[in-house]
Amino acid sequence: MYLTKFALAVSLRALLSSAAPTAAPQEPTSPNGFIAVAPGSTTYWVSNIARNGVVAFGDTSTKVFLNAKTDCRAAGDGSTDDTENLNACIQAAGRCLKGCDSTTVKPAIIYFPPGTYMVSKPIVQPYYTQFIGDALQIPTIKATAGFEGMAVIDADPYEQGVNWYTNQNNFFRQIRNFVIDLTGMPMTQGAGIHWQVAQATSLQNIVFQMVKGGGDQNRQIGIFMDNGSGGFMSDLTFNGGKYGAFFGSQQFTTRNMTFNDVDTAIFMNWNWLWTLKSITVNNCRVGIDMANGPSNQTVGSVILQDSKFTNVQVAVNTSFTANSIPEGGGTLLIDNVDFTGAPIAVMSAGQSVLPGGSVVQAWAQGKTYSGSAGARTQGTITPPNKPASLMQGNAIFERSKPQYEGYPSSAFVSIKSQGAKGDGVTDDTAAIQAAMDKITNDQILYFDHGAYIITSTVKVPKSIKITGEIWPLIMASGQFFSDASNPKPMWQIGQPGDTGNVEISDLIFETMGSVPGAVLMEWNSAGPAGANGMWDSHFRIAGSAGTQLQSDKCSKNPNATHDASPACIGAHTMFHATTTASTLIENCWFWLADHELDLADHNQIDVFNGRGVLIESQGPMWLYGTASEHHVLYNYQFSNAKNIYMGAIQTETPYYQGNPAAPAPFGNSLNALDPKTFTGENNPDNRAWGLRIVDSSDILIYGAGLYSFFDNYGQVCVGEQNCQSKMVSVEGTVSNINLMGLSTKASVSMVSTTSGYTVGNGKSVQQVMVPDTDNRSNFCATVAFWRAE
Ligand SMILES: *[C@@H]1O[C@H](CO)[C@@H](O)[C@H](O)[C@H]1NC(C)=O
Ligand SMILES: *[C@@H]1O[C@H](CO)[C@@H](O)[C@H](O)[C@H]1NC(C)=O
Ligand SMILES: *[C@@H]1O[C@H](CO)[C@@H](O)[C@H](O)[C@H]1NC(C)=O
Ligand SMILES: *[C@@H]1O[C@H](CO)[C@@H](O)[C@H](O)[C@H]1NC(C)=O
Ligand SMILES: *[C@@H]1O[C@H](CO)[C@@H](O)[C@H](O)[C@H]1NC(C)=O
Ligand SMILES: CC(=O)N[C@H]1CO[C@H](CO)[C@@H](O)[C@@H]1O
Repeated sequence: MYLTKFALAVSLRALLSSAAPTAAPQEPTSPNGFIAVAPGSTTYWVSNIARNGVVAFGDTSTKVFLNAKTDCRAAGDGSTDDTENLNACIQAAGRCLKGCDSTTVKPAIIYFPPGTYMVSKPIVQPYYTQFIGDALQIPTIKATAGFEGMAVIDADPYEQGVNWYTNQNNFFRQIRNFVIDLTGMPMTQGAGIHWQVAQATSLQNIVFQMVKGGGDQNRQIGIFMDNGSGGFMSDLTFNGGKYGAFFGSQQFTTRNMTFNDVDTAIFMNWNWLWTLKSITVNNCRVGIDMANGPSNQTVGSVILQDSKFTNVQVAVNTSFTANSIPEGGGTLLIDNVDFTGAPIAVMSAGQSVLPGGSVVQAWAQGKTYSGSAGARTQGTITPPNKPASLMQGNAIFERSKPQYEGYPSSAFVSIKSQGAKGDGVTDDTAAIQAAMDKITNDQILYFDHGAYIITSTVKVPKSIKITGEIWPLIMASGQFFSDASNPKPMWQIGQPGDTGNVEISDLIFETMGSVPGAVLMEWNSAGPAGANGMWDSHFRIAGSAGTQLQSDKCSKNPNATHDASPACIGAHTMFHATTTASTLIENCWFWLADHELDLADHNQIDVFNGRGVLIESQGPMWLYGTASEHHVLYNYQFSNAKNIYMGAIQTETPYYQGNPAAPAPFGNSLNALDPKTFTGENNPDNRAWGLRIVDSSDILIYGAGLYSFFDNYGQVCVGEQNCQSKMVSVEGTVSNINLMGLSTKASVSMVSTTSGYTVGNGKSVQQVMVPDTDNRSNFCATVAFWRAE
């Protein structure tokens, strides 16, 4: 029995995984060597490709890929309780569990083959873990009638009220391709996913099945999110239940979600800012309830864009009125929303303030600014001019991460099969370049988990598909990248002017040691909307195993006035979109680590990275759910750019600033595009910009949370709202700049300009200041929009 099944499994694997000819398919093993079901029972490539991934900077025997049936012995048969087998297997081998807080060296993908997995307690998802269901035959995880616990999948368990992971630091997770079914439970209880997470996390392609109807008796919830610092999710369907999604987080981007027959599609418990795009609500009593805490609102702001309500009594419930507090709280921006199927579009403190029955192009409540003139608004506003190149019909274009479910596993080419070692030691530059040059358009280059050292520019062809096994590390290293005055790209995507089709997903770009002359990615190429994109790929410098920029060497040092340590400099720039680039970037985190993830102290660190995201693109470019944090000069900068959409961006300025003050340590290597705003040795204004917009036009930012939390690691300034003086800089000649749903933290001025700017109509505007004190919200200062026309 055992032998027969085992042999079948191996032969199917061998048959289906011809992608990697030099790498023999690994024999499937499990803790008990027991094989329940042949892994080849679906043709989805995730199930069938050879697995060659190895952790480079940790225990090399760590299994980075586990099959829920063959490795974890889950039956998935719709009757056996799979809880114990799944949890034991997922949590085995020293994974990052309670008390671990974080690690990057215990990653795992848990792949769920087709089937129905019955569970009676939560399946806990450890840190740095992806749950991937079969994308061709979506598996169901179904709660038993007697299910007990927080949610069917729990990303941050509570024990005696204490979380396993710090909610704001609960990074690096995915769940995709599942049906989560609560219909076997009593309607009085049950939740699908407890998703208390932060950056570099995603939910994609999940259906939540809940009991329909039942009025107040029905307490079922699809997603329960109590707090965190997210994040991104898309392509979700919620059927039935009390709340499709119960949301609370600092900031979030949520896209393409459908709610059918729910009482309240989204209950917004609290936030600083939230972007809801492409939301479809059918047959629900309430669409979005953001009215929580009517006497002192807990919701900062919501953007509702490109959405539709059908047979909904109240589309949006809010508590914002002429006198509501906090001043900036309850900010709402509505942009291209079809309310024809809702009698009331916006209800405010029990009154209808916007009737339904039509499509609303643009409507706002909150503080609105044109230049320096602010007003408290609740009503129709002039819609921003949206460049046609950004649009698909009436909506801003979007495209979800490709999962290549239509490709056979033979289409996947393992980078290790092409001679790359990924061992964190070998220089893999030449092997990777050769593999990229050779691969054909109907193949996908697969980066097996590992760490790939790059010592000179890799020229990524203008048409290529690349994906990775739980975020393999692509690391810039060495002399080639050492000159801060002569930066060189690590991965150069196409050449200037190229038209093609580049898709990148599930990779991490890093450095090994200091590479002050490295631009981690330079994007040059363009193509039709959606032809070029990067999804769930992150840029992470320092603070983790293998980076040589860890807390043992670069620990924080707030007590003495000091310069930057030359050994603790990161790179020049994380991401640069050049003038010819046109691409879509979704759920990418451009993070200079503020703290240590692997060494036991988890201490804060002083590492210096020049620039975050530089955009010179003439568009179109779309950035959904991106964050850029802790860079010395700026987090995001537009220079001579146009036709760009960003759906919720998030930034933090460095925690050590101004010890030393910007632009240190880059004062001698500034280039023509860098800020000219750093003047004088002891100028307290010498701080990083959250966002800098220079000589640019047609910029649509829908949701921005730009934070300053520290002054040389001190936090007195957080309460005083003055950790730095300025956060957003607008300079030069600009037109049609739209900062919708802008929140800043502890910056005295929310939007400013040092030298004045000129708008498209030739009018020159001096010294715009949007004061924090005029726009206090629940934590940040918030405005519905700031515009330069
Ligand atoms: C997160 O939310 C839970 C549940 O509401 C609450 O008990 C906890 O104190 C919150 N944690 C933080 C850090 O806000
Ligand atoms: C939206 O999500 C659904 C699944 O819920 C998917 O079928 C559809 O393709 C998605 N739309 C876009 C534009 O990605
Ligand atoms: C809107 O929110 C208020 C305040 O929480 C609540 O009392 C009211 O019932 C809500 N309206 C609807 C239609 O649910
Ligand atoms: C409103 O709530 C916040 C906590 O979120 C609190 O700090 C503040 O004092 C409250 N304001 C009033 C007027 O109650
Ligand atoms: C800085 O000073 C504080 C308070 O005196 C002390 O607790 C801390 O250990 C010092 N930190 C360093 C890095 O020396
Ligand atoms: C709390 C606070 O400072 N509120 C101010 C908000 O802005 C208005 C002007 O629009 C001031 O009148 C409030 O005092």
